[in-house]
Amino acid sequence: MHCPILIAVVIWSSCVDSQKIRGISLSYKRFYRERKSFLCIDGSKLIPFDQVNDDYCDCADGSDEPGTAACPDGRFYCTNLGYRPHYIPSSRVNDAICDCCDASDEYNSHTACQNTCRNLGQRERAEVKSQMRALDQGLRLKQQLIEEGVLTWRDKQAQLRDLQRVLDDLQTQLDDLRKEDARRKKEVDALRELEIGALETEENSHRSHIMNESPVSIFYELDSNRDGRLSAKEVRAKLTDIQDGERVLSEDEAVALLGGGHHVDLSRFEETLWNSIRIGHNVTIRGRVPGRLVKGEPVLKAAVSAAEKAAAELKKVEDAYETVYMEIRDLREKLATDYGPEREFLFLYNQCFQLKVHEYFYELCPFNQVTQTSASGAEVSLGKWGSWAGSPQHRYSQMKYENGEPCWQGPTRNTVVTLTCGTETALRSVKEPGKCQYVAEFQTPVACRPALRQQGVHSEL
Ligand code: MAN
Repeated sequence: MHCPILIAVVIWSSCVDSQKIRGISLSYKRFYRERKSFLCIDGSKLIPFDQVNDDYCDCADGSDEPGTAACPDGRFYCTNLGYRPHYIPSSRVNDAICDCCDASDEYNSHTACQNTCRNLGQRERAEVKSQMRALDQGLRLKQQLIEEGVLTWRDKQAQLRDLQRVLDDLQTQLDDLRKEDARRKKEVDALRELEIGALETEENSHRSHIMNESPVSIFYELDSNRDGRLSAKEVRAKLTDIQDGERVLSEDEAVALLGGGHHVDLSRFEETLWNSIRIGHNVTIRGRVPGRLVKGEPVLKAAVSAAEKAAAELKKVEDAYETVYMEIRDLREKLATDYGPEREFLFLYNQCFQLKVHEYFYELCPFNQVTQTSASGAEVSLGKWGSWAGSPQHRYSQMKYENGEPCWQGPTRNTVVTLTCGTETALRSVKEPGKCQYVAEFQTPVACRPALRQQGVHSEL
């Protein structure tokens, strides 16, 4: 009959007893249930229970004195009801300084500590609430930036395709211009071969006569029936082989001179037969003596100038090709960068962020470089974009910029940028914890993660 009551009383009293033990957390209460003896938590020693918290250190792990300053490595648990519980080194117990917000560490000192836990708790809860709001806003902004990133990505892809088309077009132009350039050069070389200096001969006067005539007048001279076309027959009637002034050209020879056809109009004539007559390699007009080119003849000057024009045009297109080629290479390189799983960091492409810290002016251009400019205006590279460098779980939480300007008698400058969640995108701090080794904090909504809500955003926001 009395048995259940007795058990309840024993349980209740053991609870009351362990609650009296100062400086322990709820989870440690099981070690301090009042019995005759107390086993140090590390199991090293058994002592009478009344030696717990007797201000004398018996256990090597300090577990017999959780509520006094007796053990050198002991720790005191502040319950801090209404705020966050935490441990303090037990040396701070009764040291006349209020460490626990619930004043529990100063239970035996003359310092009157106020219980500030409620206020601190309220303040912290308000802060966490505002941080949660900022996190929510950050996550919304992040979503917008991801969507903008998708559009930017498409734009860049389209730009790349356009540039590729321009490059292909330039390649075609280059092929034609290279041929034209070679043809003009060959023409100049052929004319130069005919040059004999200023030596005047009977032949030269004839030859230079033809050279200086326009292709139009020669065309009409040969076009006997005046039908605006030159036929192989007309060619055979008027032209003769240079080696044998009397020999009539064969039909095939005439057709070959006309570029393979039986008729040519004026413009085709200029591209075919006119060149042969003008240079006088194989044929000349019957009755006229083939001659040599006199140095400085207008025809050579004209050929040289045409060759120069062709070379200049070729150079212009070659330069344009190189520029577009480089643009494509740069764009490809940029598009190959890792902008995060949803390309959420793409919006940082081509942006730079500045911050002045003491005498230095810092600039972070994400995915490009970090620089430091001193008051004198001297700019120093603190590293070029290297890689993402966060922990395996949060790879995108840190960036590494490497191989900056070498430090005097030291390593090359490097910067590690830590990304933190915020509603704005800004460079928040730059420090130099080791010589020429820099750390920066860069805040941006894209560093916000929904998981921060569960973790408590305290340290991240
Ligand atoms: C400059 C700056 C500093 C750096 C020293 C090292 O003054 O880049 O940040 O510590 O050089 O000599």
